[in-house]
Amino acid sequence: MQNPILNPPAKQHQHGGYSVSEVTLANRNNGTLLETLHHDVTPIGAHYLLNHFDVPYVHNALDWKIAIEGEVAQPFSVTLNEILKQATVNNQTRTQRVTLECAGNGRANLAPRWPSQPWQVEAVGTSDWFGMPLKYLLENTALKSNAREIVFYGKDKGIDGGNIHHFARSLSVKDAMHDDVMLAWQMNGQPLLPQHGFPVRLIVPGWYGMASVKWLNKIQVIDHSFNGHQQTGTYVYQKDKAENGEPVTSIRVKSLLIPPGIPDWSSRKRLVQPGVVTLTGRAWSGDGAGIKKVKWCCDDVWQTATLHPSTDKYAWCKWTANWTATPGKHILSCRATDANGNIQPLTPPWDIAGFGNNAVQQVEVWCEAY
Ligand SMILES: Nc1nc2c(c(=O)[nH]1)N[C@H]1C(S)=C(S)[C@@H](COP(=O)(O)O)O[C@H]1N2
Ligand SMILES: [Mo]
Repeated sequence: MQNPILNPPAKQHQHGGYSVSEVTLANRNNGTLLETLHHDVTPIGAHYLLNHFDVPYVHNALDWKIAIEGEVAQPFSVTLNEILKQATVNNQTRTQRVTLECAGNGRANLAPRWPSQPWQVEAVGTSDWFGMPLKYLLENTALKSNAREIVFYGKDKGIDGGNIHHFARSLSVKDAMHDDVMLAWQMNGQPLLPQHGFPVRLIVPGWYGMASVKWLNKIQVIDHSFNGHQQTGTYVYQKDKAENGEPVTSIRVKSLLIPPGIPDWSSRKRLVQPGVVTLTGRAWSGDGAGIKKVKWCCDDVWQTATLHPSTDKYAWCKWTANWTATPGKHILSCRATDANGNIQPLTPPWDIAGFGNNAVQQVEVWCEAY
């Protein structure tokens, strides 16, 4: 008999209820709680999580080594302890507030949907990441003139589509040298939690989350384009399987609102008192593009929301609006436009694996005095 893990059946698009494997993934990879969108910085335990494989057990962070190899004059390896010391002595440490979003966020709202982590809207969060610019490490590494891409490897290893690999992603040398790409070892003022990449990870601000490699232990400089599974076998926008597709990179403009009122425990449907309700939400986009405008909507009537300034270049901003709730059923939405004029679509853009779904969220509420 063929090993079914190394020779898996082809995946099929799904309609209707979730499969056992989707529920298993959802139990491991929690989303944020939408009510925590009140916070400028997501409380650590409420940050969404996306781990493809198992969380590596790391006994001693200070012994953690990052190997730097490939098209470099002199391959070497450096301990995290050494990186910390050098960064501090040379004044290279830095904090950036960055909104991360999973590229698959919104996947479950496509019909049919791809069987994978079934995010609805909740795979987003903002943290204060502390570490140092990756550039500082790369500038102290003599790259050979044929260096083209830099591959970042995580310690985690597993199987996808029959392919055994460590989680690994590449950036062009130019993108890797960007001032704002960082090696981060703290999140909101404390060491990274094991599930968020302890002891050190990459943060690529403005890109979807897959680029921010956790448990980083190898940096490989290569003279060609990387075709590892997580680079070309997935994270590619494709309208159909025959299409070559475009790599998934920057975050698309998006916004969310905190569902108002009180929830029903099992359906999560909302009950709202009649009267003035302050709606609050967040809006963000990729590549450091600010948010220009947020509109909000009740039952097809669009109005302009109040936009509050973002607290950092790559951090989401808050929006608020006063809604006068009247008895009955209502659908609430919000829609952001970024500084480049990109606006959220009203319906999900089609992608076979459900990447980059930035369609407007719809929140159903019932308004009644109780
Ligand atoms: N090594 C490694 N890095 C990884 C992943 C992973 O599975 N392994 N998941 C990526 C994906 S798809 C996302 S969205 C982010 C999630 O980061 P978080 O779990 O800290 O929110 O990490 C990225 N980095
Ligand atoms: Mo992701």
